[in-house]
Amino acid sequence: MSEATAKKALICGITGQDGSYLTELLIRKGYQVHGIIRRTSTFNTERLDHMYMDPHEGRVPLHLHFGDLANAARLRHLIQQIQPDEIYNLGAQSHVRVSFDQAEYTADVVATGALRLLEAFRDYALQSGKKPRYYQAGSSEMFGASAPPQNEETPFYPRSPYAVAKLAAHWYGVNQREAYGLFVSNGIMFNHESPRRGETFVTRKITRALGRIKLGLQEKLYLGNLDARRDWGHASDYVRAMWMILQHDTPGDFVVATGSSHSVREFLELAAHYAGVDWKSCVEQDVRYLRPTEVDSLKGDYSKARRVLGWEPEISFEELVRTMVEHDLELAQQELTLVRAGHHIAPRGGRMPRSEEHTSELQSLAYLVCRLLLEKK
Ligand code: NAP
Ligand code: F7E
Repeated sequence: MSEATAKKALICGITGQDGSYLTELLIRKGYQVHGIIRRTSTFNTERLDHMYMDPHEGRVPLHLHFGDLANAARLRHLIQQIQPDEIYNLGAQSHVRVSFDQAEYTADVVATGALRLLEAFRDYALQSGKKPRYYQAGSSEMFGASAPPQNEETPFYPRSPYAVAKLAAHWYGVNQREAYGLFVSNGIMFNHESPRRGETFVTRKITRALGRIKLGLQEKLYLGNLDARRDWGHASDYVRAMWMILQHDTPGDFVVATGSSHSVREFLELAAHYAGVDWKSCVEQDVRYLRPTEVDSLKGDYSKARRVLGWEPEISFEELVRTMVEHDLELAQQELTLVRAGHHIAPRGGRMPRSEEHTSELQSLAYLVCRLLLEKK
């Protein structure tokens, strides 16, 4: 497909877990992908680096632009300049626990940020005469305290500032669809994980810690509520659903889930089994990781997505856990190599001076690798 005829997608939140899998999918499908990235003092494109090509080298499928959901003028400019066929809004302060500490900021990025992007989308759609499509990343957290199984008819009952903000973004989307007849769709996604998952979400926190404990790099893992139940799928299946939602004839709202749920304890048990670690001897509870209001049980009924889109999850819970554990054992092995070469690794296991929710193990590893390479030069 030539550059001129390729479909153009604009992804906000491209540096995140889902953004990276969606970019891979769209490039495979021949799209020209544009991503909005935030200016940061350290690199934040780690999940995209394997796809990035220097624009000086000719035609490239991936283009990155600085922007922020807090900056309406920039969002509007980018949309007008790129003229995308599809917009995916995956940008968010996506950590539920952190949203209790930073409620106002979360509302600004997640709710008002979505409105900023939607208003720019609306004006572009109405003025350009094109028929662009818009995807909003909604969350099962919006169901919150409503009993499982949850589907599109289940009442929303958000239990965190994050969930309240996602609900506002959801309704902004519905309202634009109804008010202006625009193609705006909401995915109501249940938890989805992968080896690229942020390291402060419980699944990745567990698999990272087990890998390090197995190799003697860490002694303890501190967790909060082990009884919470989640419907965990694999992110690569879920970005496929996002794309299918935008290819459908008509816009709408879709629950995307696996239909089965597990407790945090069950995830931990299975991950420890794959890692070959006796979790009872190294896991302790730390009340710092409990939430002021918890979402106890989520299990999605995705029959609408199956019936209308033909979407099915392909990766099982067991495969998800196994691949995450294998990946993080390998990462721990790389860390061990560095430690044996005499490099200092910051202590782990929840005893950090900063909150666990802000710690990025992978980032520190990346710094160490860079330092080692520089020293070898
Ligand atoms: P993630 O890894 O936390 O990625 C979030 C992305 O949003 C990152 O690219 C981040 O950029 C970007 N972002 C944060 N603040 C921004 C701002 N002010 N302006 C522009 N971009 C900003 O999240 P994810 O797991 O990929 O999830 C993708 C989306 O789906 C999020 O909206 C999330 O809330 C939602 N969701 C996720 C799940 C799940 O289980 N993963 C389930 C339901 C819904 P930096 O890299 O610079 O931080
Ligand atoms: O927590 C419990 C915690 O932070 C899952 C985001 O992607 O999915 C995610 O939100 C459960 C909760 O994800 C720890 O209390 C126990 O019950 O991995 P999580 P989340 O809150 O479900 C939804 C769908 C999104 O939309 C969000 O963006 O695990 N839990 N101990 C813990 N959680 C964390 N983070 N850390 C612990 O130590």
